[in-house]
Formats: sequence, C-alpha cells, structure tokens
Amino acid sequence: FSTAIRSSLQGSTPAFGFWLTLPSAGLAKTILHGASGTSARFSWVLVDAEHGLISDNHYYELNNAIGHESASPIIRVPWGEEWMIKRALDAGAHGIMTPMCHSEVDAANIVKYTRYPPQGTRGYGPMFAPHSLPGVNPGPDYDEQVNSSVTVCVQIESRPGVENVEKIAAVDGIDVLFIGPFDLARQMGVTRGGDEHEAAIQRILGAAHKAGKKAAIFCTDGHDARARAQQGFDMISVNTDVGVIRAGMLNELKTANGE
Ligand code: 3PY
Repeated sequence: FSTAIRSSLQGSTPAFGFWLTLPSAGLAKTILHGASGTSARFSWVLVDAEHGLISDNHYYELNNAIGHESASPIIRVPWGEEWMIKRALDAGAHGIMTPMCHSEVDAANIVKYTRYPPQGTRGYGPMFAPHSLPGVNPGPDYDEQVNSSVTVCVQIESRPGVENVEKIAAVDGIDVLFIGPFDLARQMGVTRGGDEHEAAIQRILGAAHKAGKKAAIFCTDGHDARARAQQGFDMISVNTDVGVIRAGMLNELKTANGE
C-alpha cells in the first residue's frame, strides 16, 4: 500500500507540506481541510518533536488527525535513536525524519531502526500504528507492507553531512535527503543565503538525484518554496504553523491600527 507522501513523491510536481510545532490536531486538520477545496494541496505534515512543543504522548492523536485528511504525518524525532523512531512509528507516523545525519553509518542505522526483521531491528508492537495508515491490511504480510511503506528522511545540516552526502544518498532505504538551511549555515559557520551555503544546498540536491533519491528543503514562505520548486526540489516545507499565525495576526493588527 502507499501513503500520501509516497504517492506524492512519485508525481511530477513537488510534494508540499508544512511544519507543525504546536501539539494541536485541530490546527493540523484546519489547515489540511482548508486546502482540500483548492488545487494546491499539502501531502504531508512535519510533526516537529525536535524543536516544537510536541512530545511523544501527542503523536497518536496528531498522526490520526493528519492521516485521515489524506496527508502523511512525518515525525521529526529529537534524535536518530532507535527507541525514539520506534515510538513515532508505533503511533502511526507514515515517515520519520532525523536531525543531523553526518555519515553513511548514521544513515544505515536510521534505516535499520525503521524496519522489522529481517531487514532491520524494529521491535513489534502494532496495536495503534494501523489506525493512521489507511490501506494497510493487518495480516501475515503486515511487516512487509509496513517495511516498504515507511518514508525515511534524514537531515543534512552539518559540514560532515555535506562532505559525506554522496555516500549517505547511496544508502539503501534512505528516501529523502532533507536540508535544514538554518542549522546547515550555523554548523558550517557560513552565512545563510551566501555562496558557500547555496553551494552546499546544490551539492545535496545533486547527490540525492544522482542516487535516485528525493531532495527536500525547509522554506520560510511561499516565495522561497516556489524558488526551490523551480530548482527541482521534490519535497518542500512551505512554512510553519507559528510563522504563519504570527505574521497573519501582526498584519491584522497593523491594518486595525491604520498602518
Ligand atoms: C533547519 O533549518 O535547521 C531545520 O532543521 C528546519 O527547521
């Protein structure tokens, strides 16, 4: 079976998504539901448990809310540790994202943690995951269905990550190289938006495509997202929940104030 993000990544247009930092199923559904009447749609939501206010006791409700709006919940776990990835998947995430992938060894471990044996080491506890995986059939081939449906995104956002990016991209089971532009600039000690930063971004994009993988990036608004779409990115986060709410509310206040 295929998830919304898997299907969307097969298409000819970029898979657009947004960043959810607040633990609100109502907010996620409001955004997804609102977009359902337009030709533009979000096929995934990044549920941010690294920096957002979301923790693992929110996962189940958020995954269900998003999964039932024909979009894929992808949980960014705080770190690429086995137990963190297991809890995200057991609560029904369609994919996971791990921060700071520095090497092909990191990447291979991440893949291993997302797969049931014999492909990996994921422990078995499938009581709740199927609730947000419409289309999965509980049955003898459950493990195989789930192993082949999970989307694995690793973040390339450090100097070693960039230096090893071709080797990371070649790791079997890695689906998406996801650029965190803010950390990438800081970790490399370069200016965000400067030449070295942009060269690193283009190297990651090229390495992903050369290995037959997808390239993704975090954007701060629709213009940024459009520009990255034109460069050939396959998966793009358009904005964040709080970014849009804050900007929208300030705008309304300025209008009310006659500015
Ligand atoms: C970054 O830009 O560093 C990210 O990880 C996206 O928030």
